[in-house]
Amino acid sequence: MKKIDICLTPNLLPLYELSDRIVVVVDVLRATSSITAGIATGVKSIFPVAEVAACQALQAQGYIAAGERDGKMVAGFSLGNSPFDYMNEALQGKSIAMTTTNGTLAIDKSKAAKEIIIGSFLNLTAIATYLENQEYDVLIVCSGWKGKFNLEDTLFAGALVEKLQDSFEYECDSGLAALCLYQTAKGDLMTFMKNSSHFRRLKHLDVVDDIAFCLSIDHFSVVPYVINGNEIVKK
Ligand code: 3SL
Repeated sequence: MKKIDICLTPNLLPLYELSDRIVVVVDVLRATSSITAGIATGVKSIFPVAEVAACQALQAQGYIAAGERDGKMVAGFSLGNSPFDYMNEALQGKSIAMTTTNGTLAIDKSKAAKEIIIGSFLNLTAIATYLENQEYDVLIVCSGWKGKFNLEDTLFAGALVEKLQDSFEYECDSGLAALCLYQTAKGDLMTFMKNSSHFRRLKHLDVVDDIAFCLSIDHFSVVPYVINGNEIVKK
């Protein structure tokens, strides 16, 4: 049987062998939700980078610069990190360079993977169906918060494990823990999330609509994936 494992924060990545696995990177709030929304609604590609300077260099080459620091759009960029920013007709066919505190960093740190795909609640079933049809083991990489655990990415991991539990087995207890957490929370994800650290951070930025949207399941059926080691496109 294929195996599924969960890396609860990018700081734990050195413990995992990536080269023979498909890695699903998730940053529910908000980077991978924004990437999913953009790619699903017509953005041609998104180039994730870890640093603001790298994003600015791509901006100078003609990419639309996007992303956040402290949750706010970086000065001089055209887009922040709200999924609603990315669902814009003006972005159809365009290429975006994006940097965020945790999400794009987690993608960058996962580059040794056989393949990287981008997960969120917005495309949960599409990701599950895709993985069911592949022959490889899976590692879900939770972007976390500055190297630490977070609730929302672990909830997504639990949701994906729930969908895949008949065709995959989990090795480490993180799979079981995430599944139990999701099964406790799934009746009302928004209420469950209300005491979480990132909910409180984003509430101060007045983006509660972003949170509600990012917690909505199966809004899109797209599977964004990384090609040529660095650019995210639609599968
Ligand atoms: O850390 C990240 O990648 C961001 O998604 C954080 S925020 O939701 O934009 O604050």
